[in-house]
Amino acid sequence: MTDTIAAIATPPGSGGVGIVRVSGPRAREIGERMLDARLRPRRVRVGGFLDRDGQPLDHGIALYFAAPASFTGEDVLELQGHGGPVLLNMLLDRCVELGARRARAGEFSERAFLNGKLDLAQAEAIADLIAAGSESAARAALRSLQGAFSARVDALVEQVIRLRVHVEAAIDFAEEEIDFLADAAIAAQLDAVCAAHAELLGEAQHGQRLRDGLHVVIVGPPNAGKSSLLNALAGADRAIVNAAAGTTRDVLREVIRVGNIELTLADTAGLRSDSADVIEQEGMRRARVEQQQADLVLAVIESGDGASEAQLATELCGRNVLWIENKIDLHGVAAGVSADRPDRIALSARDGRGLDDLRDALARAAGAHEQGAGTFSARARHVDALQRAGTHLITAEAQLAARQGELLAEELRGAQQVLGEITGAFDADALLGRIFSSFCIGK
Ligand SMILES: Nc1nc2c(ncn2[C@@H]2O[C@H](COP(=O)(O)OP(=O)(O)O)[C@@H](O)[C@H]2O)c(=O)[nH]1
Ligand SMILES: [Mg+2]
Repeated sequence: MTDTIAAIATPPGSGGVGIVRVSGPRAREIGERMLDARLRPRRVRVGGFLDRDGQPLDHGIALYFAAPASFTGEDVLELQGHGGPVLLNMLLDRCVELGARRARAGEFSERAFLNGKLDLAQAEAIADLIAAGSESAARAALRSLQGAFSARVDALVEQVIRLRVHVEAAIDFAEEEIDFLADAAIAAQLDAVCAAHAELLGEAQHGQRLRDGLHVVIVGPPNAGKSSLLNALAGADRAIVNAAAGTTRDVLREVIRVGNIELTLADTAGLRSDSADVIEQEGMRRARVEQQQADLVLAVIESGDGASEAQLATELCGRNVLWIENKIDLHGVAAGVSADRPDRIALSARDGRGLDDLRDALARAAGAHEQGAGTFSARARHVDALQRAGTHLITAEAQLAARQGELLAEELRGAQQVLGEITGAFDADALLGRIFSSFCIGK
């Protein structure tokens, strides 16, 4: 039988109300002894929370939920008292005295998962909802918590299973295997699975951006105005701006908001090939690391500096780049998005012209305009699993083309298993431990 766990569920510090949450077979007994009264499921009970001598520790509300109709699927007790840290610890100690043990981080959500109340992606969405840094991230996390993402993953798994049934049947009738695999229906089904997978991966990547924000790095030659641009977008004097080349060495980060999405902007050292300064060289190395990891690169060049642009274009080949033509105030160039190149914006970090066009472009890049009703939040772990599933599917297509039934079946099995990691439709204790231990206590 499982034990009974207890934790303070409200954040540390003082507040009007503080909650101690208890879950497990002894929850009701603990509540009834603490209040010296009968508790009925889903009924509020007001009274004194008593210590072992029958003296009140606090006066508050007890709520009791009977298994399985509770958050964890077990008997759950909530004691709502006054929100003082000392007081709440006294209540928690009293619960322990009455037979509970202190919960580990994330243990309530873990029990909800183990009792089938939530799948893994939903449990993670609880943490994401609480940690949401923007309104759209919160809305997306709530949709994931309500199962929008899981439903999509389940539908894809279902499609894979149906295809597997087909393929496994073909293998069982080995004599006819060749013909079976030549069946256009299997190829069509696999195509449909691949298309559904690609769509879901795209949406999950968007969901991850909502959760984590978009990482944008500013790169370019020295003195192009990178630090000035960071300051202009941040609306504050964050980075040191100077006419001397090589001023910025450390990577400087600033979180800004466009629309209701968070962007992390990183200002980096200017890239040039003739620096003899070891510190500046280290700065450039860090700039390149940032560049590799960013979702979007802002490549800043001074208007008219075609040589730098050409050099930078080679370096940034294959990256997602927005080109910034800066210092238009010095060169008499019109501000805004260039007519023939939507990925190029002319602006002045000094007088602010063209900055709104850049903000619009950033919002578009962050997907601020595509937040339809279908948006859900996702984590890097989910995107990673989807990408690994994609690798299996690509190999599966090759095996089908080669008429390798067994190998095809193996790849489909692999894809299903990897997709199962997202919602937890498989058992792997190590993974569970890793996920739930990052939660806070009482969740
Ligand atoms: N006229 C003009 N000068 C600028 C503009 N942006 C930056 N500067 C100047 O260019 C020099 C280098 O700027 P800084 O932001 O330090 O460039 P970084 O080396 O790329 O970070 C400073 O003297 C800035 O004042 C701009 O839009 N117009
Ligand atoms: Mg700088």
